[in-house]
Amino acid sequence: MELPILYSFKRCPYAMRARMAIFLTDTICEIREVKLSHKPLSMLEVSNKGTVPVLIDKNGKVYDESLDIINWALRKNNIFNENITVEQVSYSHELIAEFDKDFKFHLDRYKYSSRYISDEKLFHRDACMTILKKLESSYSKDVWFFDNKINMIDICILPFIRQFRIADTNWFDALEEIPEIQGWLNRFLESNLLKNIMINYNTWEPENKKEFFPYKPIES
Ligand SMILES: N[C@@H](CCC(=O)N[C@@H](CS)C(=O)NCC(=O)O)C(=O)O
Repeated sequence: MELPILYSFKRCPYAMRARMAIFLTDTICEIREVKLSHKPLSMLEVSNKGTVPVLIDKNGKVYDESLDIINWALRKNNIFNENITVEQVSYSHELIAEFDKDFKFHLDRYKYSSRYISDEKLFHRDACMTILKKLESSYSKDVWFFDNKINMIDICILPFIRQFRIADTNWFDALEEIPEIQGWLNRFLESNLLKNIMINYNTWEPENKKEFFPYKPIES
């Protein structure tokens, strides 16, 4: 049986959110781990913008935006359905857009600036913190952002906050002004969900044996 193909990169927050949707909806894919500095031709042929994740479904239809891949997975198995209110759905969309644009912009400049604390680095860190502090006041005080069930907002945003923490874990963990966000992130970091989507795959080469996501040892 032909499976959908997912071009992915382990640490990419967009690919992480797509893998979470695929995992949570019990979808199975052939996974092709990509090296961003050396993207496979077969991926660029179907999506020349050259970003991961890219999904090719069984009919050959290409999805090259993480949110489209999530919606593709949800169409088969809408695990988030009727879980939250219409207002929460639109709040999720707004916030995800803010993270994809503004938070990611400042995160990249904070994370990749030189090691010493420059004014520029602090400026971008502060810009991320402004967004996180706003989130802090909207947090449900439950397990996940809205309640005790994971939702779109959680899978889309947590990979970025994870990266923000990784840029300086001691500093992040010592913060006192965003306890709800820290708790939310810690539950994610300790979750089986994260373990299941952060499996190490070899970089894909066309001649390699196929690998699958979610990871299952497949006898062939
Ligand atoms: N809007 C895209 C963004 C995907 C994206 O920017 N992915 C990054 C990796 S995290 C990428 O592939 N960048 C291309 C590169 O680094 O060459 C989506 O949501 O899928």
